[in-house]
Amino acid sequence: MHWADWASFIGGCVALVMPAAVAAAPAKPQCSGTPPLGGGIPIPADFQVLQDRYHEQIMGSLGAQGCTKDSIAKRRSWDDLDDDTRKDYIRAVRCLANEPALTDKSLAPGAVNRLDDFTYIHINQTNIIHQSGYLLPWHRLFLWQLEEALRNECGYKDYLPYWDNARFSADQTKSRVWDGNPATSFGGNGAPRTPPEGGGGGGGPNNNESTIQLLLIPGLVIDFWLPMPLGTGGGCVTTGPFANLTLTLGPVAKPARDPANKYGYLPTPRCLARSFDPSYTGGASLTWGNATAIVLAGDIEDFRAGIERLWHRQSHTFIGGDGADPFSPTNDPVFYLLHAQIDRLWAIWQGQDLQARTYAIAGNRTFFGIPLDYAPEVPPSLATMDDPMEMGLGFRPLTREGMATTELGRCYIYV
Ligand SMILES: [Cu+2]
Repeated sequence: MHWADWASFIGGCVALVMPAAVAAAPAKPQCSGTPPLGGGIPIPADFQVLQDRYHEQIMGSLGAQGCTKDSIAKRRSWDDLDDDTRKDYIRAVRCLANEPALTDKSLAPGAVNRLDDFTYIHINQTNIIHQSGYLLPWHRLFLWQLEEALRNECGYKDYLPYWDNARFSADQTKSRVWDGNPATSFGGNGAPRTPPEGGGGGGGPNNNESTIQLLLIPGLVIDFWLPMPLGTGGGCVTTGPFANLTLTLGPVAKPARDPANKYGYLPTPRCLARSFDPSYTGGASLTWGNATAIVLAGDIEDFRAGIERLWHRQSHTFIGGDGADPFSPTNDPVFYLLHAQIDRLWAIWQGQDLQARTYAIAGNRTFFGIPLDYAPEVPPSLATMDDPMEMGLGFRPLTREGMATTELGRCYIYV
């Protein structure tokens, strides 16, 4: 098949090889420079070239292991889904929130529902799967497990969507992710925070005047304080389908040590809180320019550095609140769309040269290579393809099993 045929199969763009007059015609599929149907900033030509090459490489590689052009799933932007699919996704997430947890109660007494199973293992693995070589493959399999649960346990018909944040870098709240629609969005910002009683930060190096809070990362042999913007909200989300969601696991990263509940495994019932921090998105970081720069990285070390420096943290801190706790961000259902965008950027990077890049890995075995306080003698050396990853509920794949999107049961492409 010619690559232009693949483009039309995927719903991609062929405008780059068409005369301008044709490219300007009513656009479906959407093309570089043409305003997207769902609004936002059009995909720029340089990113489109990268995405087209990814599509071409993936579609040209299919056939093995039962993943074919007929069976490959399309993961789409939330802003490009139709309302019925958006409603069905939200319904399925709420369905998982109403199913009982499968995690052993002795491991996490606070795990109540099926979403908590995901939060438990994310908390448990946080110091291993972030700022490490496992970041990308671990989260790839994690997203896939959630997608499978939505489809197989709750009847969701489509596939995992992504938060198209570069498209809305001028104002993220213009995205259908955040527009507050009670049935088709994830709700909006949290209510304004209530000032802390007594004004104390509980012993951590914080003060009341700051717009940044420092949070302690537990589990490392050193005290690692993570700066976190306080943002523009901080209270409960009051709009959208998750306004009444009750969280019980976490929070974990806190302004002070919490020896009684170090990892937030004990039940702490509360609302879902957010604190939007637009300063990270007002043209500053989650832009097409940065997305393009990240994907143009020449090797996996630079790619992961770009994701960490320009994208991952900023995506979380834009949301703030529970979605910005490095251990339990999964408490905010939008987490999975946020990480699908990161998985998409990785897939596009891999798709520039599938043969050389699919199994490329770089990084330590722990958070910044810092030893863990429960195993300080274990050297946090470099991650390899043959390391087991702990995914929860008995799933322990090797790193190499989390690298491809069209093998070992995975069969999807980002469009
Ligand atoms: Cu994570």
